[in-house]
Amino acid sequence: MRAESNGKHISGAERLVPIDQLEVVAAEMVQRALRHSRGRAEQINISVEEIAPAALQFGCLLDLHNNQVQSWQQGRELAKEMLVNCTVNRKVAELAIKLLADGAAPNGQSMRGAMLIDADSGQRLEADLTRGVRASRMDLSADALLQLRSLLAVHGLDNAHVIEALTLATKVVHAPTVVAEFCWSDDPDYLAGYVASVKTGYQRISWLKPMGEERGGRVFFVRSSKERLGYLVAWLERQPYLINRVGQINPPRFWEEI
Ligand code: PML
Ligand code: MG
Repeated sequence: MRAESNGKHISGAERLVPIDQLEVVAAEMVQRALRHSRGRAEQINISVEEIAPAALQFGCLLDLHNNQVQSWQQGRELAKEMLVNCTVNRKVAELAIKLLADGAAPNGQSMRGAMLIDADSGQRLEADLTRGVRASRMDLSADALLQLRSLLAVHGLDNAHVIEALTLATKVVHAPTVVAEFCWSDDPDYLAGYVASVKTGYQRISWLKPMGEERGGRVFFVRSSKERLGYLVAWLERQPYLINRVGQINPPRFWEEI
């Protein structure tokens, strides 16, 4: 589902479900587009596609680490250090933070999809700087979702933002040549985000932007030859990926302001 208002992105979501759940899930998507904190959608596109079970790849959810910071500035510093720890060049990490903060689309708003940035040079690699790259065709199995929700509830994290972001990040960091992902929400009232990689898991950061800020989004850092980029984007956008195993949900870590 993709929802827009006046050409502005409002909401997007994807599910991989058995066909008998299609009607219920489609109705949920419409409700979500109409009741979004970014405003009510004026245009909602729902596209449905049959996927052969044999085409599915299966995965295990990343472990979640919950970093509690005391200001968004501290959150961004922590994100930068985490990206450097994931081998992203320091200057490139700084550039990515600035791009998300300034609005990475040419009109200074959030992009509809993610930026693709070379982890060494900082070069923007996505073909369309407004649309970006959309990770799609991923979901949790019904059992994994139930298990995840009960684990998250213990830490007060059982909400759609966390569940969907963990699901998306798990697919993205397992993509060929992806080094790490960085995200903060583009929803004005949701201030959290994360740095994710296969090595570090999903490092949730509680506060990455001021309240009311609509600029946000995602960056996928890659180390890929030009020739393999097409394959990477096709994998991110089209490879069906079902997560049927859940990782650890760790207790919060509180960071002191320095
Ligand atoms: C979004 O839903 O807008 C992205 C949210 C990213 C952070 C989710 C979390 O772990 O709280
Ligand atoms: Mg959003």
